[in-house]
Order: sequence, then C-alpha cells, then structure tokens
Amino acid sequence: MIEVIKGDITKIKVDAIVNAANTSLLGGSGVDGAIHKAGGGAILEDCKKIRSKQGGCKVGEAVITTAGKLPAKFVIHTVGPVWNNGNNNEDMLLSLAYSNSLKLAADHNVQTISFPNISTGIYRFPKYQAAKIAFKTVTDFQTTSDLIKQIIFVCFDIENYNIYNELLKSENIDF
Ligand code: AR6
Repeated sequence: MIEVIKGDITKIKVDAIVNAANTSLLGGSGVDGAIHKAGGGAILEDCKKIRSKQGGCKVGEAVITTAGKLPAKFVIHTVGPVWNNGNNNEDMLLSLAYSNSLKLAADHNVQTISFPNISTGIYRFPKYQAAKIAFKTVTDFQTTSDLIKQIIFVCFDIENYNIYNELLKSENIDF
C-alpha cells in the first residue's frame, strides 16, 4: 500500500525511515539535519562506522543504521543525485536511491517504510519529475516483492504534497 502524508518524517512511526543524505554520511541540513537532530548521536556513530569500512555512500546507493531515538527500528541513508540539467543520469540515479533503499529494507524484514522527497530540496531535482520517478520505482518494486506492506511518502512542502496526491489518484486508476 502506498500512502501520501504531509508532515515531519521524524514524527511518524514506521520500521524504517529513509534519509536523503550526502555521500559523506556525516549529516547536513534539510531532512538529514532533522533526522540526526531528532534521532540523537547514535545515528552518526553508526554512520562513522560505515564510513570507516566503505568510505561513505555513493550516489544511488543506500546504507542502514540504528534509528536512535526516532520512532523506528532503522534509518536507511540514501544519496540522491544533485540536479545538473538532467544530462547526468539524474533520473536513473534517483530511481536507484529509491530501489536500493527498498532492497535494503526488505533484507532487514522492514514492513513499513517512509520516504522523504529525495533530491527535491537542496539538490534541486524538479519536483514533478522526481515524484513520477519515486512512484514508478516503488510500484515496480511492489510488483516484484510483497515483503514491504506499507510505503509512505512524507511530503514536507505543500508543492510536493499536491504533486504526490495527484499522482496517487492517477496511479490508483491503473491498480
Ligand atoms: N521531514 C520530511 N521531509 C523534509 C523534512 C522533514 N523533517 N525536512 C525537509 N524535508 P533536502 P536533498 C524535505 O534538502 O534535496 C542535506 O544537507 C524537503 O522539503 O533535505 O536530497 C544532505 O546532507 C524536500 O522536499 O534533501 C545533502 O547534502 C526533501 O525533504 C542534501 O541536503 C529533500 O530535501 C540532500 O539534498
């Protein structure tokens, strides 16, 4: 089941919260800052351990840590692409950020997962295009695996919320 809600992703109870991180895994602003702030230092500690093993996280890939004080079991940190005119594999890399997060979640028996609107803030990916990629990637995943029962798109800004609701309605026609 796909749901769309408006709000702060750090407040919603799920098995795994996805973070729109950067390749350093050392935190930042936007949703990354909010997740580290609300979750506490345990998340950064885990991120540092991953850094020392594999040197961060590449664009389109995902890693998993504790959720610290957040109402979740895990945080899945993925890195979306920086929008750069659309000629640098941005669409594919954004899709990979979603699909690799879902694969990692399924590997950890996650049944409920929440996603922010990856790359649509500081990384400037056009919102409508990003939302279409997010929907297509998660619906494709659901046709291949029923391990994850609930996928929640958590929109922070009204523009994304309106776009996601529009797509949710049109996607439902096809289901
Ligand atoms: N809950 C849900 N969504 C949020 C929240 C929140 N608390 N706060 C912001 N958003 P961004 P990016 C939305 O900029 O574009 C960081 O510094 C926001 O409205 O957080 O992938 C990282 O460290 C937007 O729709 O992530 C990277 O350096 C969406 O989250 C860089 O930003 C993504 O915006 C990643 O940039």
